[in-house]
Amino acid sequence: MTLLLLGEFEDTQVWISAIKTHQPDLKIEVYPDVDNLADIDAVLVWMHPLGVIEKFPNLKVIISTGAGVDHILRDPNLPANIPIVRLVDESLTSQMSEYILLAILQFHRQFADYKIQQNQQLWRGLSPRNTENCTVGILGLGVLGSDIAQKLNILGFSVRGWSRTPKILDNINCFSGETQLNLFLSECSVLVCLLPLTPETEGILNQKTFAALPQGAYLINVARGKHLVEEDLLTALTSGQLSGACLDVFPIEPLPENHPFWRHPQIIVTPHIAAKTIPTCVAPQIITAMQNSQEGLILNNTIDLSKGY
Ligand code: NDP
Ligand code: OXD
Repeated sequence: MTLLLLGEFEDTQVWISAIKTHQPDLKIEVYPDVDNLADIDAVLVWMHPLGVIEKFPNLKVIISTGAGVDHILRDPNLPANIPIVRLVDESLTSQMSEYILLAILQFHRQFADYKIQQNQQLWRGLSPRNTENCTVGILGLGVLGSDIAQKLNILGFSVRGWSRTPKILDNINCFSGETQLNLFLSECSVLVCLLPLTPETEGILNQKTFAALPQGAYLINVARGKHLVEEDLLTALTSGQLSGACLDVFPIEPLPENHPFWRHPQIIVTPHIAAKTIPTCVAPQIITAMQNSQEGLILNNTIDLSKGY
């Protein structure tokens, strides 16, 4: 079997050695150095060059190096009937929940205000906030959304979530579908976006959504940059409808040098690191996906193209 690494990889050698630890005899090539197009059985991809995946006549599976697959589905020339598999991984899930917890707690415990006071050498306690009165709303109750929802619930936050189909989760107030979106938003002190990027969810973090939140709500976007209408965020921060935002993802990455978010006092910017795949953690599931596709067995974590995630 031959696996091809295709697209953007920080360090292909790290991936190759992680995968080979589990299957030393696997042939791994790195695009564009391909011996024979017909030898490629599987591609491991992140932001691949468009139109390349269709060139491998014996391809059996397309594997994302991450949880999201919008970077694959942006290719209009994907071969039909080749399954797309995404990664579902404990370390990815824990990293994401840690990031969101950190962002929520710094907002909830008013760290930005204390930093301003520190700069003024001002020793003054602000009014404390009751945790159970802080409602966190999570857009997307999938693998990542349901994990952070449960962790926040343990910490005493009031937690609600929104998904496409109805859900029942212990102690989480669950809403679904467009008809329940405004009701869901109406009490969120913090709104966290953990939706996949699809035609239905693109631009969902917009003026209308912000207006449906309580005044002074805090936004955390860890899903995709295109979920957010950036100008609407700037307007909502200026008006006070939102009090701040923590953003990990952007429509153009790296965030352009002159982008207003870099220096905005109410925005925290991180470089798409909320949850980064650790090759040694995911190598076994990549090999399993390859083997199962080779043997015609059922694959885990496949994408339903009709839903787009
Ligand atoms: P899942 O597929 O497990 O969950 C997606 C959730 O979104 C589901 O609950 C789904 O509803 C819901 N959803 C999808 N479409 C809609 C819609 N139109 N309306 C309402 N709800 C909708 O994804 P994950 O939790 O694994 O990952 C979510 C996203 O996080 C990824 O797609 C990726 O973009 C992003 N991500 C970002 C990272 C980072 O470092 N910043 C790292 C990893 C992921 P239902 O349950 O009904 O299907
Ligand atoms: C992912 C990501 O989708 O890192 O895994 O964004």
